[in-house]
Amino acid sequence: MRSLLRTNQAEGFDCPGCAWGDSEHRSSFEFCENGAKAVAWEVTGKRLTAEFFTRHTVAELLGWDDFMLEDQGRLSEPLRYDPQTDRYIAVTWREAIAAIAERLAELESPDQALFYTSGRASNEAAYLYQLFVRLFGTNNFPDCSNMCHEASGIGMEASLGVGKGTVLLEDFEHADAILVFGQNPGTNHPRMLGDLRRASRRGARIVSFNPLRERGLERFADPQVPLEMATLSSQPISSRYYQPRMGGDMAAVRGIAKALFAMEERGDFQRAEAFITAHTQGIEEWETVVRSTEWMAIESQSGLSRVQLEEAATIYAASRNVICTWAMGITQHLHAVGSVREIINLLLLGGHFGRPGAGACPVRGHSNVQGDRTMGIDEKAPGWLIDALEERYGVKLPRELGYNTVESLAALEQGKAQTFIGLGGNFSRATPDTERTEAAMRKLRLNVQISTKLNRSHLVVGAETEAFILPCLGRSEVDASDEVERQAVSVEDSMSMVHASVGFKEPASPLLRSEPWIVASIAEATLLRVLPQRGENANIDWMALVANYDRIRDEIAAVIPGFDDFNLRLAKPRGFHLSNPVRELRFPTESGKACFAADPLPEAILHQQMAQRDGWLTLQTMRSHDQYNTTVYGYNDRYRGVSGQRRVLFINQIDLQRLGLADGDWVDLVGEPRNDGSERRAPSFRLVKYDIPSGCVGAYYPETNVLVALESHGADTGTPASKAIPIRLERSNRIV
Ligand SMILES: Nc1nc2c(c(=O)[nH]1)N[C@H]1C(S)=C(S)[C@@H](COP(=O)(O)OP(=O)(O)OC[C@H]3O[C@@H](n4cnc5c(=O)[nH]c(N)nc54)[C@H](O)[C@@H]3O)O[C@H]1N2
Ligand SMILES: Nc1nc2c(c(=O)[nH]1)N[C@H]1C(S)=C(S)[C@@H](COP(=O)(O)OP(=O)(O)OC[C@H]3O[C@@H](n4cnc5c(=O)[nH]c(N)nc54)[C@H](O)[C@@H]3O)O[C@H]1N2
Ligand SMILES: [Mo]
Repeated sequence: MRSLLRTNQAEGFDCPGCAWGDSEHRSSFEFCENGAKAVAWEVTGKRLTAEFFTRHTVAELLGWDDFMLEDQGRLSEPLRYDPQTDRYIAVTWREAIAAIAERLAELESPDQALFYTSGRASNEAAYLYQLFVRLFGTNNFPDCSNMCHEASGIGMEASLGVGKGTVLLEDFEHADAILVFGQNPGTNHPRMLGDLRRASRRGARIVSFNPLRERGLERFADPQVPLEMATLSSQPISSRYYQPRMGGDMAAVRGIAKALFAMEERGDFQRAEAFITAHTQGIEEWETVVRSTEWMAIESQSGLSRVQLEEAATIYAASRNVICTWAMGITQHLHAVGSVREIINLLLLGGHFGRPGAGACPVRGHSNVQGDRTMGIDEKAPGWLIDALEERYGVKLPRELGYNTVESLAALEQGKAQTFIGLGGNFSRATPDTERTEAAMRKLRLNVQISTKLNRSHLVVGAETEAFILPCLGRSEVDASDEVERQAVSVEDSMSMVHASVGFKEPASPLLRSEPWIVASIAEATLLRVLPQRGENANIDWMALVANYDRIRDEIAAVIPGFDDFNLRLAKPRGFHLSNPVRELRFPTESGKACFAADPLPEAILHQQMAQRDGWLTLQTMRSHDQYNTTVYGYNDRYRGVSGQRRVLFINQIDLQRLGLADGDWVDLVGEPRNDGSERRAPSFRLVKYDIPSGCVGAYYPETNVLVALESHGADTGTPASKAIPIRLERSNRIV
């Protein structure tokens, strides 16, 4: 309870749950049920030491599920894998760091190493990490963002010149319509429901696009009132709830636009003429494409009727201020950039930028995933960043593209990379094609995981792998140094608000170190070996930087735009907003204008292709109410009425009948075979009849990642198509 009261408070620590913002004029503390789970998970009293491995070999632990592994509690001492006994054993920090530095320095090329980041890392840890890795000599920064909101960044950057959301939390108080695409805030961003609730109370229209009937979106529960959450004794939230087929959103938005152009001819809608003329380009081409897209194609791809889309258009036309929000239902598709850009097109048509209550809001996942990108965790190193770093540190840095997440897996498979460092996360579980991924990870010569809990990425080791588990402090814990009693780190939320996070709990073990300290130690030891060989010296006192994070923030202020007077501004209770030029109607594209995208709809999307193949369905992989990505808190999914199990498949009644199956039957999910002919199969799932369009089914990740082909990712994003997986069902028995 004490921890919860300190979550997301001015003086507290940032909730390790989601990246939704915190507003000033709310009750002095705000937490939600799932934020509470995230905090409780971190502050558990259970501890895992080397003693645990005297009782269990790694081979045995590979048979445990994700819940059981993390349920062993907080990692509390550095560990090294011993291949002789197949166990992890205790190692000192000094030995671990020295060995890691040695291995890194031995590589023929720095590009043989992969540096993964999960979006929980603080700005300070992330800045040091990208600086170290670039000085080491590579841009290999695979990260969770590659599997998450990549399409939002790429699409918005192309359309608006800025790859970040344009709204602040306050804007939700002024919106007349909020269009929510492909997200399940009741589970994944519960505090967003509070803002939607306030908006809906004042009469704003909330329009949801989601193939699944998500009760948390449909009905409205206040995350602060546990009884309301538990009973769903609440008011309706969505004025309209449309259920497109998976991948159908681009077509749906195009349908709305088509209806708007028709309304305009009848005098029922007016485009934002002055805004469009002054600030945009390309509307003619887009209008032509929209007008020439047939309703048949729109209805078939979207799975929504013309009448429904005209109705949505009427709501849009009647609203002075419109916000569009979206998450994984949009981005984890092959044509995700097209969908993001079509949403932006729709907003541009009504001029929904540069004024209160309107704009684009990609709702980020991990609590600092946006900040990590801002700090330079980016395999596509932007030129200005490299320039600024080179100038500051006086060392030539690599400019070539590094590997993103799926390219990293391919590089491992092909033996081009053989060293992995993970700053948080659970790489082997979060990534696609589990069996292939694990085989590739077993080829690693060095596998270093900076973690708080035991997970499967620690266990996937091969005969030649030297593996280390480096246990770190969590957000809730006091981060003390010789100079500073309680160090603060900083994070950036979905609304580009940067604020401080200060832990207060006694660390789970005296042997834990902070992420910045671990990164700095590896950096110091490695660069000491590598830079002199190249006749270079970056003149960085890594240990001084981590003795007082103010010094890291001074570096950030000197290099990253928008962070002037960082330390001063961070001291403000709610932090500060990183300005977004789009809010001031400045569009830093090549032409200086916002660009309408005039892409045609994809020729065919997966659910259309599957409809042609007897017995095949389109699967989306998603989160239950009791998990945080690969972390499984429990086996219930309350809002969807599932309890005691995770191996379930949500399926429509029509599909059940067509396939001769019934609610409660057990099936295997079988995917496309791999190129070598081997099978992708996820065994033993229980069918749950659900309100989801026919041809579309849903199941939880990470259990279903075995079905996602490594090659099945957006061409421009590299994001695995986790919401568009071809599968068929085979009857089976319950085996798990
Ligand atoms: N408690 C909790 N909070 C979390 C997380 C967590 O695991 N647990 N994860 C965090 C992270 S990293 C992220 S990225 C976010 C994820 O937040 P979400 O994006 O809400 O996560 P998913 O569970 O993947 O849900 C996707 C939603 O999109 C819908 N959907 C699927 N396909 C389509 C489609 O084609 N079109 C449309 N319109 N909808 C579709 C699904 O039915 C589902 O409601 O949450 C963050 N917050
Ligand atoms: N099929 C399918 N695959 C997906 C998705 C999907 O929807 N479907 N979603 C994708 C998305 S959106 C994302 S963001 C990725 C998530 O990918 P990741 O970010 O890699 O995975 P997480 O499950 O969030 O990582 C959990 C681990 O992080 C460690 N950890 C927790 N807190 C801390 C901390 O404070 N510091 C450190 N150093 N470690 C910590 C713990 O050891 C824990 O085991 O998965 C992606 N994969
Ligand atoms: Mo995510």
